Amino acid sequence: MKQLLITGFEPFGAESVNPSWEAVKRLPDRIGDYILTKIEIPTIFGTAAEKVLLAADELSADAVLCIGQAGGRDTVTPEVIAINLRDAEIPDNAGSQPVGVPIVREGPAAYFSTVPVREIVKKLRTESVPSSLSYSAGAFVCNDVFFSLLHHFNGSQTQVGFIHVPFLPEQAKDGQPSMDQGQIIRALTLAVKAI
Ligand code: PCA
Repeated sequence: MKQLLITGFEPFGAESVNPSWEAVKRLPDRIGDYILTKIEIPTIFGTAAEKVLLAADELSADAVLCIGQAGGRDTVTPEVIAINLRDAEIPDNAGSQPVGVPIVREGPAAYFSTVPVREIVKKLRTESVPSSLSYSAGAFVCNDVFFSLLHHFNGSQTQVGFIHVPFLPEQAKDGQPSMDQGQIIRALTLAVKAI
C-alpha cells in the first residue's frame, strides 16, 4: 500500500464552510492502492504550506493531493500549473494580503503538476462527473500551497497535485454554479484512483 496525504482547506472570506474539507473528511481511509491521511489546513499564506510539508515528510508520502474551493467554477478542475506569486485580492485568515510577492525568492516562475491531470479529467468524465483542466490555480493560498509543495518535492518520487472543486449548493448565490457533496466525494475518489 502507498501513502497519500490529502488536504482540504478551512473556510475563508465570507464563507462558513469549505467544500474541499467537507469532502476530504468524508473520504474512505483506503482508495485503490492508497492509504489516506486527511488533514484540514488553514487558509493562511505560508502556514498552510508548512503544515502540509511537515505532514508529508512525517508520513513519507508517496503522493500529496490538495483540494481547494474555487467558487464560480462549475466543474472539478485538476490544476496544471503553480506559479511563484502571491497576489491576494482578499486577506487570508490571518489578515495578510500580499500583492506581487514571490513565494520562493530566486525560485523558478512555475512548476507543472506531477499527478496525471489529463487522466484524472478523463476518468471523471467517463464516470459522468463534470471535469476540466485548469491552467491557473490563482495567486492566493491554494496556489501558495501547490507551488511550495512542488518546489519542496521537485526531483523526488513524491507526486504532488491540486484539485479545485465548486461551491456546495448552499454557498451558491445568484445562479452561481455548485456541485453536490456526494458528487464531489465521488470525484475525489475517482481522482485518487487515477494517480
Ligand atoms: N480556496 C482558496 C484558498 C482556500 C481555498 O479553498 C484558493 O483558491 O486559493
